[in-house]
Amino acid sequence: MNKLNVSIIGVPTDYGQTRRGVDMGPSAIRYAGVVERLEAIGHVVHDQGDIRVSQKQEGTIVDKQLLNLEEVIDVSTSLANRVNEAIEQKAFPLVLGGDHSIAIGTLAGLGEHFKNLGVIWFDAHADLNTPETTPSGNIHGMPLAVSIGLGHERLVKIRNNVPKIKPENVIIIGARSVDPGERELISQQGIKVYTMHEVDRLGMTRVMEDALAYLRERDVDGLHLSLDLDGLDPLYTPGVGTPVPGGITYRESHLAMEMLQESGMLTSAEFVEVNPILDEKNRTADVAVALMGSLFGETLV
Ligand code: HAR
Ligand code: MN
Ligand code: MN
Ligand code: MN
Repeated sequence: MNKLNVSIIGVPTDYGQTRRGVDMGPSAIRYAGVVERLEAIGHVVHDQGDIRVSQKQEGTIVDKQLLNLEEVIDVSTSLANRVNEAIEQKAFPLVLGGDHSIAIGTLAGLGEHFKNLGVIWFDAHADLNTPETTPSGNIHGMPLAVSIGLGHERLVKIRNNVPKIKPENVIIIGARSVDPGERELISQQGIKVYTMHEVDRLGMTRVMEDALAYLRERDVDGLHLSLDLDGLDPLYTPGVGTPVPGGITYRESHLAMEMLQESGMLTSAEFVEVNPILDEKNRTADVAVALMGSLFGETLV
């Protein structure tokens, strides 16, 4: 196993959605032992602490299609800078959310260094809404759209590299709650999706084999994992803001992480949507850290 220099970046934000508590995700994940877990595998871990997230700015214009826009721009910009620095220092960025809007910042930081980045988006949702199609106004439902260059100009242009990723390099796994506008984008943009139907039908082994072969074929120069804990079934990860039944099991998710590790392709990762307020005894953060164990090369014997 390849020993990494892991740079942990916490992003304590809940501005991408409207349920409080997800801003405590980074603390819950640290409390679940992420640093010790990765060190035990043999990696060198530098916990960079949390990026600074300011209080809600009063008096900003409320746009119902883009809630907390100014705050999300602010957090995304700081995060993009931090991810950029980590890559420049040859570290492996491990970003802890926070709601999924943080992926806007993570991918803005990565997009500068990787010209053909592959992305595995592990999620119950497609996160492909735009201000025109959003049913909620919540920006955590938009980060994938923003990263392929669609959405509010100021979000799309963070760190100026547009688009951050190519839609053909994106693979969504675990989708089971997809809005009409998102469906259209999926077919229009050629985004590869393994819904729960494919996970059930093919099994996680085939899904991951196919996904990795596809990205190898596309000759990606890096691979980012964006893992939304709501991709798993809420039986295993109840502490998320938008749970959807019928999700990926605990073992299937571990297998996916193990196969990502085996591939040797992974260059960055983020774990998002852990909400300790909605959780039962920090179970969701515990699962997140257990998955990181498999992702970073823990073995069973
Ligand atoms: N698609 C819905 C929306 O745009 C719900 C998005 C849900 N949430 C997330 N992201 N946790 O994956 O509002
Ligand atoms: Mn808050
Ligand atoms: Mn998501
Ligand atoms: Mn989700």
